[in-house]
Amino acid sequence: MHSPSLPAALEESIAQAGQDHVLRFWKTLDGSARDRLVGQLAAIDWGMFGELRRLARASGPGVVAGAAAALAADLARAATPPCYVLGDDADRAAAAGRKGLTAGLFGAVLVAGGQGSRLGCNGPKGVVPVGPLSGATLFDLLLGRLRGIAKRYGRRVPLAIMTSSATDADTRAWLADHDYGGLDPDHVLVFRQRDLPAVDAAAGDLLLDAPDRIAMAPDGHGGMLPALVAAGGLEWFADRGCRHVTTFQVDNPLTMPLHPEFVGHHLLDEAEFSTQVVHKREPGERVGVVASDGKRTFVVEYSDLPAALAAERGPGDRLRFHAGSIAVHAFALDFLRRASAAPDPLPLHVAHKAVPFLKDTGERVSPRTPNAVKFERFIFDLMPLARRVCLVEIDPAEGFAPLKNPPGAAADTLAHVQAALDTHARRILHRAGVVVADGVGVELAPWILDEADLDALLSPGSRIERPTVIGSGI
Ligand code: UD2
Repeated sequence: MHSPSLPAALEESIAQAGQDHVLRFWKTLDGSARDRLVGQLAAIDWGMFGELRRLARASGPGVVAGAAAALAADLARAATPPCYVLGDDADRAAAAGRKGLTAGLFGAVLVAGGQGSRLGCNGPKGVVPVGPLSGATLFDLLLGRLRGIAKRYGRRVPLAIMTSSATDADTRAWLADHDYGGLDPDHVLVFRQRDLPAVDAAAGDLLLDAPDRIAMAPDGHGGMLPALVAAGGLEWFADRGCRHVTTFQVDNPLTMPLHPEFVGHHLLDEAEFSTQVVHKREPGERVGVVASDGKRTFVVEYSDLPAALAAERGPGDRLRFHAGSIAVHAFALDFLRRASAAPDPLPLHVAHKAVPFLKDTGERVSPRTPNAVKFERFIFDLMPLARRVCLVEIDPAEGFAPLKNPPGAAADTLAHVQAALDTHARRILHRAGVVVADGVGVELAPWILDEADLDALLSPGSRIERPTVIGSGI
C-alpha cells in the first residue's frame, strides 16, 4: 500500500497492467504531487491499455502492422473519386448554400487541440500572430471570418472550439481577454479532448515525464467526436437550430469552411460527410488523399500512403491520388449522432515520436530519435461510415495556407502564410476594381469574405497608396 490517497482499485489496475514503475517516485512526492499523479492515472482507461500496448508493439511508423497490408489492398483497387470544382456549378450550389446559411443550418467546430510542436510552440497555435500588417492572431482571423458570415447571412454561427490539456487554459484565457473574438459567448462552446498515454515503443510501457507526471498526448482531432458528445455538443448545436456542422483546423487562416458553394453541394447532395480538397500536384505535399474503391470512400493520411502510390501518375500526368484533403469537412449532425453510437468508430493511428522520459535513476532523458509511440484518432476515418460523401475541390489560393513549419522551411511557414494572405487580399481588391500601388502591403479585416463586402468601403477605381488594413475596427 503506497498511501491512503492511492485508491486500491487503481493500484490493482496498475499492477495488473504491469505498470508499477509509474509509482517509482511515489515515496518522494508531497501531497499535491501525489494527487496530480493519481488524477492522471485515474483518467487512464485501463481496460484499453492492453490494446495500446499491442498496437505499439505491432507497429512500424505510421500504420499498425496488419492494417498496413489491409490499406495496401484497399489502395490497389482504389482511385480518386469524382469531385465538384468550386465555381463549376456556382449559381445552383451557392444559392442552396446561401439558403442554408440564412436558415442557420450550419454550426462550426474549430479543432485547436494540437500543440504546434513542429512550430516549436507549446501553447495554442491560435494565439500566434499572422496578420501581415495587423498582427492579428489565427484566432482573430478565424473567429473574424465567422463574424463575416453572421453579418452577411443575418445568422450567428454557433462555434464549438476543441482544446486539449495543452491548449485549454490559454484558449479560454484568450477568449475571455479578447471579447470572444467579437462572437456572442452564448454561441461559443469550448470543449476539451482527452489525452492518451504515450508508451515506450519497444515494450509498450507507460513513460514518466516527471516523478508526478505520466507522458500523455492529445488523442488526435478524431477525439472531437467523443469529446463533443460528452460535452453535450450535438444537442448544443441542435438547440441553436443547426442540422450540420463544418469542421476546420486552427492553422489555416485562409480557410472557408462555410463557403456557400461548399455547403450548398453538401446540402444538394444530401451528403452526410463532405470535404474540401485541393489538387495535389506533387507526391511530397503533406495532405491526406481521398480515395474510393467504388464502395467505400476513405482518406489516407500522407504519412500512411506508400511512396510508390503517392508518386503514381495517371492520364494527363495527374497523380493517381490527387484529391488532397485539407481537413475542412461538413457533417450532418444526424450522421455524427449515428457514428458516435457505433462501437469504436475511429481506429487508433500510431506515431513514433521522441518523448522525454525519466530513467529508473530519476535522470531525465530527451531522446533525439523516436523512442515512443503516441496514439491518435483522425476525424476523417468517419468517411467510410457515411452513406453519401461529397468532395469539393477548391483553389488553394482562396482557402488553404496552413501554418505548420518554423521559419526557413520550404513550405507552410509564417512567411508563406502572410504572402498567401496578401495575395488573397489583392485578388479580392482587384475584383472590386481597387488598385493597390506596387510594393504596398495590404490586408483585409477577417470579416471581409469577398469583394461584395468592399462595396460599402471602397469604390471601384480607388487607389491604395500606403500599407492599409481594410475594414478594421468594424
Ligand atoms: C492535417 C491532416 C492532413 C492535411 C493537413 C492540412 C490529419 C490527420 N492530417 O495534417 O491530411 O489535411 O492537416 O493542413 O487530419 N489537432 C487537435 N488535436 C489533436 C491533434 C491535432 O485539435 O490531438 C488539430 C490541430 O490543432 C490542428 C489540426 O488538428 O488544427 C491538424 O493537426 P496537425 O497539424 O497535427 O495535422 P497535419 O498538419 O499533420
